[in-house]
Amino acid sequence: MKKSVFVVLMLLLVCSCSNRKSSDVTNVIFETDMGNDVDDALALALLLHYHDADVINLRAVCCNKARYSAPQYVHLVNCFYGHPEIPVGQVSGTPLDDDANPDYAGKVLAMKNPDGTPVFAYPALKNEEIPEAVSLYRKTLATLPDSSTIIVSVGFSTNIASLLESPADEYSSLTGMELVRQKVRLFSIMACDFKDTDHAEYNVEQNVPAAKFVFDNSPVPVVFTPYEVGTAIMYPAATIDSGFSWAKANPVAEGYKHYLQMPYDRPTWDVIASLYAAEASDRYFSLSPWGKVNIDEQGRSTFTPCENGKHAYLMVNGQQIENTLRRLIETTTYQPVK
Ligand SMILES: [Ca+2]
Repeated sequence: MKKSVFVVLMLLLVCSCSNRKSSDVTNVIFETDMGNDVDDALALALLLHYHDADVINLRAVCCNKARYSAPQYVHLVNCFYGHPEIPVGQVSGTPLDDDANPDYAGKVLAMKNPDGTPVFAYPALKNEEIPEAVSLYRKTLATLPDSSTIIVSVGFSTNIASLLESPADEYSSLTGMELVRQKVRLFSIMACDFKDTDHAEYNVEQNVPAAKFVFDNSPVPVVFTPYEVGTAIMYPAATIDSGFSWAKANPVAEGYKHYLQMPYDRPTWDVIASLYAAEASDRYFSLSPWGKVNIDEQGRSTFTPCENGKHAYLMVNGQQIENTLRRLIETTTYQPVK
């Protein structure tokens, strides 16, 4: 072996053995409407994979779906993958429970074995102890290095709008706008449809004023994963049967099975926005020119390229669709080493 090759191998070995969860690891906060569509659950599995691989540090998960099953299910998944310590926040406001419209998160939480014991035993959160999302954002961001954080938002913009409008508090003397400008380097947001401009995309349409406020006023760049990119890459039903078989029952796979009648393939909107935060590689995506996203009163979106624009969006070609799908399957089905 040549000496230079040996030195390189030793350096690689030292790097792989050292604790890489250091200040150069991207901090991520995940903002989700967990329970509305199953790509949120797959996205959380992907982020936990990258957290365990020391590519990111998943600092918190905040829920913008006003049901307690959302943060409770997030906590269940975090516990299942070995991370009960990751804090989970909840949107304020009502209703916070509405049993008339059960979602897959609630169904998974309620799963029972034939003897009546829960399928997923975990230390459940007490509803009254789940922190309000904006407080959790401020508490978390205040401790992080400048420009170290990516916020991945795959639901409504309610919490982020409230964060940007928040005043100084016990966690930081900065306003929310100042705190985000200082600590956050990017929003990766699943929202908008730039192909069908008559389509009010769901995440925008559910809270148009909040989405418009965030897009218009974000102090840091925003990269959108638009509707048409998510539908171009379909998560295969077959992977739910084959990829999660390392566990007798997996809360992510069970969520998928409880969402729609199996078997079905599903667009990967939120999973792609999460992959971009961890691996912004041109193997997986291309980026549009920078510009400005505008939202009309119905929630329909248009994109206009412009100089000094803070908005861009992901695009995928045939090879990238193939590469991304393969990577999404690898990362969402990983088995954690406990
Ligand atoms: Ca979502």
